[in-house]
Amino acid sequence: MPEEGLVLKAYGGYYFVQQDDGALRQCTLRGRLKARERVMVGDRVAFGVLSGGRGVIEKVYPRRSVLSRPPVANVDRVLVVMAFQDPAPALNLLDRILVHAEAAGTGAVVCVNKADLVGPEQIGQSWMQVYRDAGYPVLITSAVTGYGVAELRESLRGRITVLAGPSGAGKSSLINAICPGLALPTGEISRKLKRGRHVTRHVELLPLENGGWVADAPGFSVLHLENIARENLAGFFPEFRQARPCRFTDCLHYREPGCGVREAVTAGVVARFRYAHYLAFLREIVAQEEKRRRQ
Ligand SMILES: Nc1nc2c(ncn2[C@@H]2O[C@H](COP(=O)(O)OP(=O)(O)OP(=O)(O)O)[C@@H](O)[C@H]2O)c(=O)[nH]1
Ligand SMILES: [Mg+2]
Ligand SMILES: [Zn+2]
Repeated sequence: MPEEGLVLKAYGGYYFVQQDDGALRQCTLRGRLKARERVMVGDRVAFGVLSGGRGVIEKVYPRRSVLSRPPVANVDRVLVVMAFQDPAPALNLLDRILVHAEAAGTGAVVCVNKADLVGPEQIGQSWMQVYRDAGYPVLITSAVTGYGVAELRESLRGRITVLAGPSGAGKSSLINAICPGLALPTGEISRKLKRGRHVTRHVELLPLENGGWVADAPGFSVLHLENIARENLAGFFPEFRQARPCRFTDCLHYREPGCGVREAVTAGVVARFRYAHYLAFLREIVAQEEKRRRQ
């Protein structure tokens, strides 16, 4: 009888699978499987066990969701980590990650870390309210003082959560604050560039004490919106649903007359910066589609 488990990490051709009894099994892939599909961190797999104790993955179960950056299957939520400063919040990247999460079919939470570096007036900044109004939970944390860490721990319970965001925002530090036993490596911020140094190199799912898994992942600052069709983009900005219906059902909310979304921007219901990012992403997607058509 094959056993089942969850792929926690993958490298060097090996897959580290947590069995349902909690034990970790080092596995390789059956040749037949190798040719057909990629096994991802987060996959539920069935495996046989060789006499030496090594497992051989024979089957990958259907995925609930597939995230490509970082590459993890069956993610329930992406926790987007930005810092109040060092590095400064990158809202264009934040919106890209949110679109990416929406397109992958996962939920998302915004976490703004390093609250200890700023005063109360910055903690109340209005851009965070924009995300709350759009329906995203927003957590404010400090991995240094422990502020907001209990709330963060609670929001991870029982789910598969993946951390995403720029290098140096404090993803690994936050996981360490939640599970001090892990002692994940963290890195200094470059003084000159105020950027992280890409300390985390691999995606790894870490089992949480109270149930659930959290994946630490390498930071990134560039994210291309691939495989998103122009007509689907607006659906990945949840607050656009608060606008009244547009005159044209295929409205791209660009320059069409009678556009409810543009009215909602003028009325202040949709934030200007979110709409500006929508337009920038739309242009990017259209340019990509045209390029593909010409090839
Ligand atoms: N002041 C302050 N510093 C923090 C906080 N969280 C993390 N840091 C520091 O920020 C630096 C980067 O933290 P990391 O946890 O390595 O950041 P990361 O997001 O995992 O970065 P990558 O692995 O490179 O993607 C380290 O020097 C941490 O000590 C915080 O809440 N407050
Ligand atoms: Mg890290
Ligand atoms: Zn419209």
